Amino acid sequence: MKVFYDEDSLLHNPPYEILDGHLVHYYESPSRPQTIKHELENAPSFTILPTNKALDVLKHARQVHTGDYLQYLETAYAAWVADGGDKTAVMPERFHIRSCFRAHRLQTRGAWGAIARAGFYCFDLSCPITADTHKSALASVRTALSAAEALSASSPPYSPKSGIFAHCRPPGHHAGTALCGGYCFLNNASIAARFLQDINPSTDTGTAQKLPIAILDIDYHHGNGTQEIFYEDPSVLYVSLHAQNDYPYYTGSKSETGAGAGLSYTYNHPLPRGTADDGYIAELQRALDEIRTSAPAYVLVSLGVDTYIDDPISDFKLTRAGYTRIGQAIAQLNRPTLFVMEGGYHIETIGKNVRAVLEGFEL
Ligand code: Q9C
Ligand code: ZN
Repeated sequence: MKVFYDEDSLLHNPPYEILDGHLVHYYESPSRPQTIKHELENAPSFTILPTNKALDVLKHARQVHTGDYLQYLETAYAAWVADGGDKTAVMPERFHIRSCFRAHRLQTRGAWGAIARAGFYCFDLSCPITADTHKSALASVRTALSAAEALSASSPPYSPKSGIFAHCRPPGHHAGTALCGGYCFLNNASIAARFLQDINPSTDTGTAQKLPIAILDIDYHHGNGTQEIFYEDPSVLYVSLHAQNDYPYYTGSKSETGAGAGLSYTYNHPLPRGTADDGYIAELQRALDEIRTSAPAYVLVSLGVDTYIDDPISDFKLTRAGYTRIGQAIAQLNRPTLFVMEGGYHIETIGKNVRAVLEGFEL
């Protein structure tokens, strides 16, 4: 299997985050991609390829994120330091909770300083922006786009099973249209989905219809960003399995099923804490049935292995054997499939677990 990876992904390295009220070392650390790369390099069935530097990453990112958010990510660190902020990283002090304001008063935004913007474009305390964060975030998108480009070149829409791995870092599924959070800055999988639609316009009705894409999110956490981005869009089905009553807390219930034209193009499968292989795979089969019914041209998998039994910030009990079965189950969709890396924080096993999913898919 082809694996796309960009060394700039390693640059983003904040020293800390605030987790459960404690100042702790940053769980989403560069050792994650280093370990995954090392594991796949030493496995004969994987080929690690560099990303395509000719891609216009920002152009594709603008299909998902707002121009002002992209501008913010590019300038946030320098503006923060210029305003006297700690040189370590941008860290919000308060958040712009939209429901707190009778009007959004966006007309005042031009006057906001760096600390005000930090709280406007972020929703938690896991996304410090360092001098290198923007570069890594763009590299992560470039990784997803390079993999999507390669998949599209070898596998036309609706063609049978084939898989590619976008070894993205930082992850993306918590990032919304104009919000970072949950270690995520740019929504790599969503940008790749739009890219696949843009380079494969569907012409089956004569008009420029968008190609149907399905995103299966198997990270432990609900992908609130991906859900938000496509909530009213029937061309991208979003299906997520995740822990109930855990981070990001406010989204991911069964009753969230999309809105407007996108109604019934979002499916959430919240699972109890402690879920193990058999319970997980039974629910995965229901999720896969939803995807099958929608007949997507491409499948994107937001792949988190923070569902692992030893993950330090999560509470599922999946095993290595479970990951192989998950890969096998996804393969049954028999579609070109782009695996996009999301979470997973048990450094000792993260590479082996990712490998198990991808090798399960190839069986
Ligand atoms: N007490 C991803 O896996 N902190 N993001 C959680 C739980 C943030 C996870 C706090 C976790 C973000 C991509
Ligand atoms: Zn996660």
